[in-house]
Amino acid sequence: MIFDDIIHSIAEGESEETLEFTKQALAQGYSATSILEKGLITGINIIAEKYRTEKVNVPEVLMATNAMHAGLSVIEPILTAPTKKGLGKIILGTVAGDLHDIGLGIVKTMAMTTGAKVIDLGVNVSPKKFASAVRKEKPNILMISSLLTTTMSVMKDVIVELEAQDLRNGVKIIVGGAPITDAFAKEIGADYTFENAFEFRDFLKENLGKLLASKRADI
Ligand code: B12
Repeated sequence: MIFDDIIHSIAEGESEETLEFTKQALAQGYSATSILEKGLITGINIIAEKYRTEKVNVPEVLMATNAMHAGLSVIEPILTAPTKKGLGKIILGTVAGDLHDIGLGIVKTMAMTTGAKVIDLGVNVSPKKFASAVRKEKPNILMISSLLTTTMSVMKDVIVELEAQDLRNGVKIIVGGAPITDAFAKEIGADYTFENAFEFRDFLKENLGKLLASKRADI
């Protein structure tokens, strides 16, 4: 089964194989979304669990990450809708002190399926840098990721910085990452959190129009 091949090639960190198998899966008629969900994300989650349980080390994780990106490069152009004016702007990044960007990359791919303009600030982004990007770009949505319990609190710092610069109103803030709960999102004053990229995609499909129509209104 082609999904098993994709999963196995990611676990082995074999980028060229992942690229090839992803192409083959498309040629066999599987949708880009199903390849993402059942192949690439499943593969990276297996290596993530092995890292968590100390069965593999950092180099294996980085090789698996490269392999996942190789597969992503094949399906991203299919998933991505052409950017259209009027479909809004989304800024995203991982907080200062945190270098994890695999999950955010997947969420970004989902954001790109909407046709909104997506601006990626990358990893290790300080509250001031988030704020200056919001000032300059005036996005409809700001998405913040954190994978570490030690950097979660920086999400709050970002919101405080936006408030201090009078930039909080008019931008919806979505936070996410493995340690982020609904209660935490609420406590720091974020608007939403989603457990994974697919929940986020479903939310956007249903609500992006309403969100653009009324920046300040609750949806
Ligand atoms: C890959 C990884 C790394 C890689 C990162 C490579 C990269 N380019 O991202 C490397 C090896 C560099 C790394 C380093 C470290 N890591 Co690390 N890492 C992981 C690992 C194994 C997988 C994370 C991952 O990518 N998962 C796969 C993706 C698809 O899932 P995800 O990130 O959760 O994203 C999904 C959702 O969370 C959500 N999501 C994510 N962001 C957002 C944002 C928004 C807005 C929304 C809506 C949704 C959303 O959607 C995504 C897709 O569905 C996790 C363990 C784990 N099982 O999670 C540890 C883990 C996060 N790391 C951990 C730690 C401690 C570290 C280090 C401090 C060193 C160490 N001792 O290992 C350093 C810190 C470096 C730094 N300053 O950031 C700990 C964190 C513990 C904690 N409680 O804080 C974990 C949990 C491992 C563990 N020990 O249990 N790590």
